[in-house]
Amino acid sequence: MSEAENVEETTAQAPSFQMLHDTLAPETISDELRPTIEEFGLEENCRQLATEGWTVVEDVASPEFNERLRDKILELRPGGNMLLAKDPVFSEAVLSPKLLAMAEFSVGRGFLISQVAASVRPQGSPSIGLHADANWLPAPFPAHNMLLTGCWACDEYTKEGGSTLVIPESNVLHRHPDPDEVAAKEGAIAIECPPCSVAMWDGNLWHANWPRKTEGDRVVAHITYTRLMMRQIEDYGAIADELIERHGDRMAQLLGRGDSLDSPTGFRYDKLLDTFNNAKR
Ligand SMILES: O=C(O)CCC(=O)C(=O)O
Repeated sequence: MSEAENVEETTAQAPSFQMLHDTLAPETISDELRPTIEEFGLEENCRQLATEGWTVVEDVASPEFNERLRDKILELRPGGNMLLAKDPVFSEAVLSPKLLAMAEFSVGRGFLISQVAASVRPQGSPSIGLHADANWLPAPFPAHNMLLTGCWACDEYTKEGGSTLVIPESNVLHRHPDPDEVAAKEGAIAIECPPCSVAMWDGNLWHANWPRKTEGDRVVAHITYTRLMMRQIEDYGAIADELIERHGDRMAQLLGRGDSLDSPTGFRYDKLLDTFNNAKR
């Protein structure tokens, strides 16, 4: 049975189900989401994210929760990923209602969690390189955002303290920065915000971080939400090892085991370069 026939059959069996035939423009807040966005006062955040590619959502949780999150990240020092598997505090963080509302606005209803990681940057930490998080996409990037990153600032974000660096409106270029642009960082600003804020940007925005000059640690939870569509229709996870054993590397590639993504042990840094390069070819 074709997918189209399947849909017809499903809709015929479930009269209350209404198939949508239109889609929303990237900057649109859906009618269903609007009351939540208004309740949390996030209209300006949505506008800024859509136009400049970044925004800061303040007071995402209580100060007590922020401390609990910070303490847990420090316990895991120097950081790590796969954090939903490591402590329930991270599930609470990714389920923060303001973040869920922003994610639905940016990466669509039914969005997924893609990564939950953390970093601790002490005094003297150098900058990371300028990049767009849409590393899995060739340019031009699509009109709709595929990936929303949130850096939960457990500590105050200042330039001296090594906060996130962004180039506002670089999102409209819909491509990766080239080596000269990475070196120049033209138009870069520092995101500055109080603790318990989440700096958010779309997958197209060019960003990095500033070196940390001040004493103490910058403690951040890195949360990435993604659009629901980047998955296989069928899940062969349960028999993947057997299939790969029998058929080798090309089967590993087909099952997503040849690259750094969707790994049961967290991001495969040993395969990072191959994965980023494959995605651009
Ligand atoms: O550490 C930061 O401030 C930026 C992190 C970053 O580049 C990212 O999460 O993609």
